[in-house]
Amino acid sequence: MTDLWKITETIFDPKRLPHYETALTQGNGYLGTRGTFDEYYPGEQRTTFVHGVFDDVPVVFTHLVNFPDWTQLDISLVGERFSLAEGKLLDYHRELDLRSALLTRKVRWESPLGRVSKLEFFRYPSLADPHLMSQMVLITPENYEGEILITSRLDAGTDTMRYQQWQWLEQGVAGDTIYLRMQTKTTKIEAALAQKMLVNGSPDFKKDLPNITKMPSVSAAVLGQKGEQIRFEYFTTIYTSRDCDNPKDQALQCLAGLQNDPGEGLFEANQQAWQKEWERCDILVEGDDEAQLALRFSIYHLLIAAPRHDERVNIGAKTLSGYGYHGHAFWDTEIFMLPFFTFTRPEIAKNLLSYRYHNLPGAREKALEGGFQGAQFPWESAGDGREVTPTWVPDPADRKSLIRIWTGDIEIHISSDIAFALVQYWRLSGDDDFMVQRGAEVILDSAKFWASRLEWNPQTRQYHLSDVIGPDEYHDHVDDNAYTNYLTRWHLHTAVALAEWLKSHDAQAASHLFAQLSINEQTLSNWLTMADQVFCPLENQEGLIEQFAGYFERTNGLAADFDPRTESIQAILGIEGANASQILKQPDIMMLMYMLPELFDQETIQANYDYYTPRTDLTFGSSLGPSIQAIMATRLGSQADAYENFMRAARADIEDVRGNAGDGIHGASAGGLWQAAVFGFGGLRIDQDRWHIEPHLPAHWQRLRFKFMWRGQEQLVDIRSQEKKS
Ligand code: IFM
Repeated sequence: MTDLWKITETIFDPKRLPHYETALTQGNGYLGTRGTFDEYYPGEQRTTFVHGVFDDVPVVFTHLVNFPDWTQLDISLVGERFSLAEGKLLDYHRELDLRSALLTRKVRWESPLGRVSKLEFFRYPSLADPHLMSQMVLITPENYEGEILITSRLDAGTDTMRYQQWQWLEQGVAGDTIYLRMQTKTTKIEAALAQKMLVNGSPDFKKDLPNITKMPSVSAAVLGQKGEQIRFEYFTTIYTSRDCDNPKDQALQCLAGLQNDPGEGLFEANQQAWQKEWERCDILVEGDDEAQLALRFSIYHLLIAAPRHDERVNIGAKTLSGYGYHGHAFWDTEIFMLPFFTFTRPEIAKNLLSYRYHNLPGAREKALEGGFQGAQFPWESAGDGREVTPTWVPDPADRKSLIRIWTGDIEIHISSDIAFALVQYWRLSGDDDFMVQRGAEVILDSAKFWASRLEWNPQTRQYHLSDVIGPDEYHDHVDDNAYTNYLTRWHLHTAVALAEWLKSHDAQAASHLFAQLSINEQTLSNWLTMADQVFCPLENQEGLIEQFAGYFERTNGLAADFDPRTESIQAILGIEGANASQILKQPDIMMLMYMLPELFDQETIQANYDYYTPRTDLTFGSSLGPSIQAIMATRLGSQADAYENFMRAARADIEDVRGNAGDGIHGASAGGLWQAAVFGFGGLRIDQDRWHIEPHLPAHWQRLRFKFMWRGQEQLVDIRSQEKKS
């Protein structure tokens, strides 16, 4: 029977190494470590990322820095090096327990000279103390005796992408603990790691602490006896100058404070911290094991990427689990991942929204550079909130040529997406203080951007937005993308209503903020007039809203015309070909109708769903598509479509359906899956000042249970299917 809390690998297939490294990533909201083996394996991407630690790199501006590794061990069994690339693998079982982030691997291995050993590996980064990581190896010689030598190290040279972002500062040995100090080359963030080893629970064993340059190490040699298990344990700490003034002292102090044989106590603390998270965030599904496991897998990956103690970091599109998108954050956070936090862990949502507040200077800089006013949020952002979308990237089809990336220049809807997420957080939490102190400034200053960005056309007597990219990125340089225009109108209306609320709620704060942003009554009245004059395309005779000006004249065609296929429509048609066609990378009009449902009647939503769905590349387009499509399908009663798209999102990383899971978890797909379960099948809706549900469970689901926070109070929704009740 499948354990619905575990991701399990029972056959080792080297081709799936990158996929499992991502899927088995461990983390605690401070750092993320990919699920590489404890010992070296060729082709691995051994990586630990720490939130907020970026450094400059060529072409893509900035990248999360690969930390010195805390997991790698060299194991020598009577002179033979343990490696799955050699010898014979007799038994293999690896699993990640989502309940506690514990990664376990149990192996029976026969060396090339015929020595058989049982090796069991356990490791986790602690959720109870996010700076502490724990690792344990149990080794049992089965048919031999002799020296077992095990070496671990803090390797300043761990550098999967060869970016060389670190400058080595210092290393050494303090008592029985090794340490290393480094600094990022351009951002000058200092990091310190310390590590201590125990054998069979004790620090007193035959050890060597070789102080190899840039690689302080600790080795233990033990005489292995046939059938006797030896326990090696490692405790590692990481601190950076983003956390404290003296990372080295902190890292050493934390280890010095550990009690004798601390393993069990530390694991219990970690388990308890995880239990609290799952009590608030779990979704229970009965009647569908695959969906159940996929939901927990997605929630786990959101929770390990969630900054609990830091409001100056965001979650990258690939979380902290891989190199895709360099650790940069997109609208994926606010529109796809954030609802999960807003509804279950509002404290974390607040941290993430505060990141945008703290990064207003970068957004103001971007607006100014474009000749606009106010704050324009970057399409991609990293450490300091400035625009970091690469302008050119190598063409995956021909690495020698470059492709121009336009999203950083013209995918501008993100400013409204952020405002939307702030309002959603406010409605759910009722956190007026946050809105007064931080949210209002973000929403009003980005409204100021829109007012300066809108283009008045004296012929149509309306405001337009030309040369943009909407959510559907197969079509760039388009005019009047409906999603962008409608959201801009919503943003301006919302900003005026918010300003009025602020005046009555806290007149002093309002006048202070208005003065700071140079806003007055006339500004608000202008915004209202402008909002009412933003061109927002209406339904044509067939009830369709045109995705952008001229979309209907593009070459007609359906995604299914290209089936069967194993790649995206853009890969098949090329950038120009996809742009010339009507096929979408991801929902665009549907995205609009998802976000602002109150503007459209059911008939219009149905007509647009029927038209745009077959034109959307849901299988190999953007991973952001299927979950939204699933929600819209549930709202229209198309249960089969809803379930098909839900499962597309569910399988994205567990099964690696796009073949790129090795680059990191698709964070937006994980967040979208939670939304599809709760807002789609659960039918949770918020109307003004109350919440209600209109469930549409898939026929085979017997039960769906979830919790969420409403104005500081936990709410429980427990839906059982009719059959189960009778
Ligand atoms: O933000 C997304 C975008 O919508 C589609 N391309 C990938 C980006 C990062 O996930």
